[in-house]
Amino acid sequence: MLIKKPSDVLSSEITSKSVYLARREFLRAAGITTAATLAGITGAFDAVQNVQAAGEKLVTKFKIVTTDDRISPLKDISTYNNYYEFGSEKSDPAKNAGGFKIAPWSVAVEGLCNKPGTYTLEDILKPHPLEERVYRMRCVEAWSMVIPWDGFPLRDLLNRFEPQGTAKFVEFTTVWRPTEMPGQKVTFPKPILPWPYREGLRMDEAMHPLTIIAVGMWGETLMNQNGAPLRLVVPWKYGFKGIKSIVKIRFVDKQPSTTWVEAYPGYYGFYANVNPTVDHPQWTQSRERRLGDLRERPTLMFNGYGDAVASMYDGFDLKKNF
Ligand SMILES: Nc1nc2c(c(=O)[nH]1)N[C@H]1C(S)=C(S)[C@@H](COP(=O)(O)O)O[C@H]1N2
Ligand SMILES: [Mo]
Repeated sequence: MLIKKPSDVLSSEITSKSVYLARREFLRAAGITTAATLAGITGAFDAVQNVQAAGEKLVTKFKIVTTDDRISPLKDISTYNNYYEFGSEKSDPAKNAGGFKIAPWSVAVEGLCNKPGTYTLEDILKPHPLEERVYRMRCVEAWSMVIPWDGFPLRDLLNRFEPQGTAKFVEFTTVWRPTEMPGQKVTFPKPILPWPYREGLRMDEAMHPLTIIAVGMWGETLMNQNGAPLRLVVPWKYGFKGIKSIVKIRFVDKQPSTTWVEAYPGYYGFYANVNPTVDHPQWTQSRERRLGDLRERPTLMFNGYGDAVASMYDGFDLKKNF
């Protein structure tokens, strides 16, 4: 069984939950050394020492755990990032995203739907009860992580805009704001990526219950480096599909052009399903290392979510459509 109900509490989940609670304790203690309370949870302790607690607390209605694997340290998932608008080094987003303004925020909804318009973040959040979802994620560059995201199914949001039958794909766009995003100011010898960052999903992928809009992680609103105020999370695909800081959602009838495919066709495909049998030209995709636990492990087809998603690709050549 892939998706576990909140009542099916795993032992690994108990561990992560207590780590999480201990972190809260620690935040409350605000700098007071409580080594005894924190014994055995050094990972979390390190994490809080090094990461600012900028987020607002989030209340989640229920919890879905999709992996028994241990949650990655918060320090790693908030300081080892890809967010090229803030620079191309893994450490750049945490360093450079501090001044990025995420309020006010709105999302333009366009294209083949009955309710296009501009929706504020508050509009978007209001009717959606948040869930905590523990997902295994995989970046294209052979590293993975396990993250407790807070969010809601993308399909609940898309359905509100009443997509039309002719809508076959959804295109997402990140904000263009070079004054706050130093990576977007780079022009020599050429821009880091063709901006603004764009991604897309086929309609059935977008409507799949595993696909979520995340607005937080670890029970707090997202840090800027992780894509505040809202980003996509698609756990069976490579990390670059998880577009951050979304400002536009567009329903279209044809497969949209996307940033990485435009920049490096042949290296990155539109589908980007995690697939250990299709390598990136510069590295193997058959093995990976987990942030915070650097042992090599085999990469799983669809990142381990095949039971839930493989049927969407029946009769589809996953080597050609990589
Ligand atoms: N707007 C935007 N979204 C982005 C990226 C980016 O550079 N810009 N990088 C992608 C890549 S390559 C990865 S692996 C994930 C990393 O997400 P994380 O930093 O939260 O782990 O974000 C994706 N979303
Ligand atoms: Mo990535």
